[in-house]
Amino acid sequence: MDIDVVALFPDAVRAFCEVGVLGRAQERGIVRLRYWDVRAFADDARQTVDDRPYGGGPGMVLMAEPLARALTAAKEGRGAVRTIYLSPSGRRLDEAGVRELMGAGSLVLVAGRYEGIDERVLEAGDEEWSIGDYVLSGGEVAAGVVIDALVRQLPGALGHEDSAREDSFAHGLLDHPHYTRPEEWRGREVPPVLLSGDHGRIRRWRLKAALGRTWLRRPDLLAGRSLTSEEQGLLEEFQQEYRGQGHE
Ligand code: 9D3
Repeated sequence: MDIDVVALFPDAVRAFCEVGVLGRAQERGIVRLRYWDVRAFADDARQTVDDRPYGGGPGMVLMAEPLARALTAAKEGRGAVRTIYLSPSGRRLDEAGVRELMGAGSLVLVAGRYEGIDERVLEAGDEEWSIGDYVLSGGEVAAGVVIDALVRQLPGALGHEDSAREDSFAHGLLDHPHYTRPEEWRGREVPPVLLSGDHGRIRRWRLKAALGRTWLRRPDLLAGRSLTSEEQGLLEEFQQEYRGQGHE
């Protein structure tokens, strides 16, 4: 997969993408990233990329011309490109959206700054995506989030092939809790079932814990998902124990 990042601070995105899973995915050739600095496409000696909004109001707007030139450079020689503007007004990213973007052979991610970009740069078919309902200082962090969520799902990006499939949002549940050595830490024990070696019991304990956490913390996820009869039974056990412990 090819991903081009168009930004005012491309180095911030690059630094993030060089480490960990993303860094390794690039070394393995699973994803090819390129970075385009909008300021390098300014047409005046001062390298101006922002100007005041028509109609007045606070802040500045990212000018159309430097951004359009950067986009032309990013798309040159590419076939079908999906162009995504990161914007607080966009479609909110979720795991289904991540999987949808994985289908694109070539992506251009545009990270804005200031109050936004000159609307005229948007072409038919271009998309606007947000990463959630909170205000960031610019689109670079959002571009990093999109790239990270996407690349870790690409085949071969993770060492252990099953990890992406087992990721919590991949089954629509939150993750179960995790423990490692020592067996007792500051007086707190690891749940004994995890030391039992009984893989059937361990699987059921983890599924029950995942269902219980999702019920407590993210009931919206359960509402959007049907439960198998095993899951329904485990969730009911969790709810009975939870109420038995004096909650609600
Ligand atoms: C009151 C107007 N503000 C919109 C909420 C202006 C504004 C704030 C912050 C315009 C742009 C930005 C910068 N944000 C992004 O570029 C951005 C973003 C975000 O702020 N939240 C969630 N997802 C994204 S994707 C890009």
